[in-house]
Amino acid sequence: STSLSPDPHQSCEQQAIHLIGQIQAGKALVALDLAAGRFTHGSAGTESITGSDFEKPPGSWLPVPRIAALLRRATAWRGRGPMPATIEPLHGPALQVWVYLAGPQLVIEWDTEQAMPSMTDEWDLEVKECLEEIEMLESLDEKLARVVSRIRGLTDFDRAMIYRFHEDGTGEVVAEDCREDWEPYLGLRYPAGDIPRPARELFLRNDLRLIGDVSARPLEIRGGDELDLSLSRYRQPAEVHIEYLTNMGVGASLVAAIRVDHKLWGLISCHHGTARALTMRDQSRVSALTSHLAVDLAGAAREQRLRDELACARLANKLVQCVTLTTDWAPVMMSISQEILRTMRSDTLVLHLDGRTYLSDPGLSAGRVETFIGQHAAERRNRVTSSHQLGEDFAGSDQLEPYAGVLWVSLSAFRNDCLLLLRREQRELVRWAGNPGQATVVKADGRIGPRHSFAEWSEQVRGRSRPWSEAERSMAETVRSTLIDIVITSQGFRELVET
Ligand code: BLA
Repeated sequence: STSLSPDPHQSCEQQAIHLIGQIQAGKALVALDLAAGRFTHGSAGTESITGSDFEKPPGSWLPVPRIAALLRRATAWRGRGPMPATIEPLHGPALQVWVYLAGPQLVIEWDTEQAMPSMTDEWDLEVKECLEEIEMLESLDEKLARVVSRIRGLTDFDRAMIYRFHEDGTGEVVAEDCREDWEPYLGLRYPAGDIPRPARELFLRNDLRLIGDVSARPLEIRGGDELDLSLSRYRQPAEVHIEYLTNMGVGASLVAAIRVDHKLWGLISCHHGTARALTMRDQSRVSALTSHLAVDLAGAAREQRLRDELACARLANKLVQCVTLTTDWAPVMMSISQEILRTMRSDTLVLHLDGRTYLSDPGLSAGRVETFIGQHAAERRNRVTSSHQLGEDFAGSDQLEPYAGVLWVSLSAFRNDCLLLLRREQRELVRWAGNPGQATVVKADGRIGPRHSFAEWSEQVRGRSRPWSEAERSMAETVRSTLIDIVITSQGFRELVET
């Protein structure tokens, strides 16, 4: 990440948003270097704590043993994000704060406008009740819908959404609860660049981000080297994102990471029309609901994976049984093509072996399929490759019409033998939030800015099949290694018989 730069003229994929050096209005931050025993950074307004040149020792603010205890807890904290704590400064009222480590520094952040909420365990009950309710629901869609309505209820934001990433990095609003007089975003698609890679990567390390007032001027963080704000809750976001929210008519936003199997599955995203504060307690409630949802999603994904693996093992077993009975196994394999197609969720199967071609779809022409295979087989040997847009990825793809997707399972390291699974075209109407071809604008000073219009822009997607998932590709790997063993064995066997 050393190639990242905080320069706003850089493309969004390169911006070091964690080094922005600013915190949001109404918030405060101090950083202490414990080894050196001094403050290193402070946001505007914290001079009374840090002194004008950070010359005050931190012990004059918090008792040193308390600082040491915070450090110990923050080091042990496995919360993927800042740790909540209550501190009692020597002079002044108690504060509820977020604490995190940034290299050698211990960073403490707080909301200067929030009074300490009274401590009751009421919210625990409410969250618990809500978690139980979600647990009881059968379908994923119901769960997602319930989570957004509960989060909107808890936070009182004008809009709560679940935003799910597709494999190509674009994203879609898959659940929503919003004010009746607001235009719904449900079902709309957004280009990958709306949430550039650095922003997505931060959500693997930080669970929740709050932008309390989109239009407020940020506060500068003074001090030495740029402070790493990756784990910050109240860091000022990049200017381009502020413009984005402004163009959308958003005054405050709350975003929580939905992480499944160490990947960013999606986000909870909430918008409010005007500025909005949220207590630390409410932030934690949203985090709790979000991680519970993520655990549920991980469980469902695991179950699906197990089902796939089982189906695949069953298929591999069947293939072995079929083909070990005979050296002329291609026709035997074609006789179970329906089962192969069902397991691999494909529409047709092509087997090319020893220069012969077997087709499960009589509508295809063997000659044309062979031309296609001859053209591409050499560079695809000994592995599994795939495409869900044949027309774009393969020359001569018209030979395979009407199919639009292929999973190419090579069966040899030195011959053209292969198994092709084909998928039909799946026409899809994608409803974009604004024309994705005009997702960015270049400003007079050369900076890149977000689009102004999010008006729905529909695109009829052609020439594509349902994409091949990770699970399907790994299923194909298993089928490939099973078949390769069989091919080698039967070829060896045939050579034995023939010599
Ligand atoms: C950040 N963009 C984001 C974030 C979201 C979105 C959720 C994270 C915000 C946060 O950390 O609080 C996008 N929000 C959405 C989308 C929906 C939503 C799609 O609610 C759908 C309903 N953005 C652009 C362009 C650029 C860009 C063109 O549109 C760059 C040229 C950049 N977006 C951008 C940057 C960030 C961002 C740099 C990181 C902001 C930061 O954390 O500093």
